[in-house]
Amino acid sequence: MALDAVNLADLIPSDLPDGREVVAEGVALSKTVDMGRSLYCEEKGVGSDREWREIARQKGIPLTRINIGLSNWDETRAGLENIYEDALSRGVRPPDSYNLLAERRMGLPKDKRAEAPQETGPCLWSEKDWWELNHTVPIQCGTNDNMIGGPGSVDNVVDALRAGSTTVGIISQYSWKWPYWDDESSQVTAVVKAGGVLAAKKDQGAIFDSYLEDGYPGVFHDYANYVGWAMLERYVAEDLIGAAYSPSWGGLTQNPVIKAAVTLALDAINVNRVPLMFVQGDTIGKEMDFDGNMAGVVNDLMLSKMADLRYKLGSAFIAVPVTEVARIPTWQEIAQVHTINRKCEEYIPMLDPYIDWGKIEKMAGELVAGGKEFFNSALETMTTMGVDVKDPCRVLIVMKRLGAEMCEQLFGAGARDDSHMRGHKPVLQTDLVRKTMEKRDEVLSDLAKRPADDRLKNRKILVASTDVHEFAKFLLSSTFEAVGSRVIDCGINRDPEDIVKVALETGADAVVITTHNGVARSFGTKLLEDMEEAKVTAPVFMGGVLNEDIDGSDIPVDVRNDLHQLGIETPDSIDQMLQSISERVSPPTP
Ligand code: B12
Repeated sequence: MALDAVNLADLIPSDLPDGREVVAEGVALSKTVDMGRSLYCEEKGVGSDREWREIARQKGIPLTRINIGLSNWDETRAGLENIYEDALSRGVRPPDSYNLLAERRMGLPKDKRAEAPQETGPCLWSEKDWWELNHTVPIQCGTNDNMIGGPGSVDNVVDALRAGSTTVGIISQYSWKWPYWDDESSQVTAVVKAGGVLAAKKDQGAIFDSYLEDGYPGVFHDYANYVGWAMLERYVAEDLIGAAYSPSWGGLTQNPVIKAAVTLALDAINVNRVPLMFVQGDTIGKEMDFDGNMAGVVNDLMLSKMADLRYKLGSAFIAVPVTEVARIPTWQEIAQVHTINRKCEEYIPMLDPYIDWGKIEKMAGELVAGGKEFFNSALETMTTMGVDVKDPCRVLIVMKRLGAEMCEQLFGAGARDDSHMRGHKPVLQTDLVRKTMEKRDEVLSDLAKRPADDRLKNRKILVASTDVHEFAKFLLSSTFEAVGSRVIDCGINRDPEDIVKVALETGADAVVITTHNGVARSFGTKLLEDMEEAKVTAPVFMGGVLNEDIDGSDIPVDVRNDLHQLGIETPDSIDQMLQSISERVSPPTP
């Protein structure tokens, strides 16, 4: 879409309050919040995680972090205790901090959580749960996932600070939608107010954290735009709200050199040099051969950890468990990669002098230049179109409503060139887009080798994702387009009701769902119930990560058999799906 086809000021809802007043409300609220002190900070003799990181980066002490989010808080707490003990028993330093991979319901206001659908990960229900985050073992809790970003941001920031978590995020998640929550104004307002609370506590070490890939960078095609997005977030968090901002990132990048370069670029735009909270290990290069994934774990972390020490970034590296592609890892799998993370620290002084940092710095410089293009273009365009760019609520809502694709098309760095995705030649193409395109080419070339099959031609195929994961949806849509079907793109973050409504309105011949968040069984059950009620008889196909939490297991279990019993097909591959869908929707032979 061309820039002249959209007026950014029209994206602002009439009920959106003035962002400056919202920040002031957050500041006022902060007066009722006493910040707790974690066991970790007590052990280090500091008041906040930030204070320790400032010391660590000066002294050259490498920090590590882990991701953990088992099926509920009790399981997660026990996992933390085990990981801590495991590290001591192996003689390695325990992790410095952890990202609590909280369940998505945590993003909703407290009173809405119980009635929302349960997904994978722990939800915190009581004051005791919150307190234990930082008072179980001396590993600092980063309250990130689903804490700030959703409509429940204000509830969460207050609870997190009281519990001794001084880093709260994830600002990028304001771009997400939560189940059964459509009110974007109140969501953005909650994020800005939570930011106001953090701003008031800045001098005590509070940080407004981000994880870039949870925002639009997760689908951007150019790393320069990652940097531009971070500049925009920093501008909102620091210049408009007054908080300290720290951009974490990394999970969707496999190439370690690119990872080091982007991290340096993020440090360069970090004008107040707030310690970068974490750099996440690669999550997209792992395969089902878990042993083989060890190679990725090691190669991934060396350069990032070297960059951290050399440039005094104050960040912690998260090594990603080898089972990443399959499911949430067990505590043993987290302990395993944490050990590798620590052991690799011994090799840093041996390798670092031989790395050509000049090349990596040059790459970082190009990304910074591209990032500035993105940032300047976004702010200038908003200003020209009458958006008050001094108002954090307005800047955030405009970006949210614009969507990732448009945002990159309109503001993206790199020369305009329609032969490239999003109409720009990328400064540096993202690994995930590169891999997804390669996968798409592979699927399409396999298709081309087979005898032509017209059975799906002109058939209406509804494709939807139950959550934020959208690359598989892109692959599915591309495949159906290639065989001549009419794709009804129902979008991402879809509830069963949305899908049934669209299927009914469009007379879809088949419903194809991609799902990743560990809700496959309950989503499938509700979908079929709603379809039956609405008398929609199209066959349903599901794929992605087909698992769900069950009582008695600390990790989600495979639910494919349950889905089959419901009458939902779960083909093992896109190819197999085409076969069975053709059989199910082809017109009866006369
Ligand atoms: C990229 C990614 C993200 C990105 C998504 C970016 C985006 N906009 O799409 C970000 C960082 C935002 C993200 C967020 C989250 N993620 Co995520 N993510 C991934 C990751 C690394 C890759 C997924 C991907 O895109 N792969 C590329 C595509 C092309 O492949 P694919 O999805 O695997 O699909 C293939 C097949 O499965 C199949 N397929 C898929 N769907 C269908 C459907 C049909 C009908 C058929 C036939 C086939 C089929 O075809 C594809 C080609 O082979 C996976 C781990 C991994 N390595 O797979 C975790 C993963 C899926 N995420 C996970 C989780 C838990 C989350 C979060 C809930 C974390 C959190 N607590 O915040 C959030 C989601 C929040 C939300 N609002 O929904 C878990 C799911 C765990 C589980 N169920 O056991 C995984 C497995 C990571 C893990 N090990 O913990 N994630």
